[in-house]
Amino acid sequence: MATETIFSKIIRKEIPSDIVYQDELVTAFRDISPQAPTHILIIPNKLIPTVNDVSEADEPALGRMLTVAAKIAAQENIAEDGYRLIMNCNRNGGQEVYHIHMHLLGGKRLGPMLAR
Ligand code: DGP
Repeated sequence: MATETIFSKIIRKEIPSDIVYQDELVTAFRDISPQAPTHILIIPNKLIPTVNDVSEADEPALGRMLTVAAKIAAQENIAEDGYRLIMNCNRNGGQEVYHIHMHLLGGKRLGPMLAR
C-alpha cells in the first residue's frame, strides 16, 4: 500500500500551494524551491510512488501530464525559447517525494542536462 506524501494534501488543497492548473486527472503547482524562473511540478491526482509503479491504466493521466506541460509552457511564455521536463526515479535518480511528478523548468538557459 503506497504511503501518501505532502503532494496528496496539495491536490486536496489541505495545505497552501500555488496551483496553476488542476483537472480530474492531474494537478500542477509551483515548486517550493524553484531551480529556474519557471519551475512547476505536474503530478497525477492518483498516488503513484515512482515511475516503476506506472501501469497501462495510468496512461490517460500520464499523457495528460504532457499536454498540460505544453499548455503551461505557453502560459508562462517559455514555449518558444524552450524548457526542460524531468522525472526523477528512486535514489539514484534523486527522487525526494514518492508521488511521481514531472518538473517543468524554464525561463533561462538551463545548460547541460547533467552537472559535469
Ligand atoms: P524530486 O527531487 O524530483 O522528488 O523533487 C521534489 C520537488 O518537490 C522538489 O523540487 C521540491 C518540491 N517540494 C517538496 N515539498 C514541497 C511542498 O510542500 N510544496 C511544493 N510546492 N513543492 C514541494
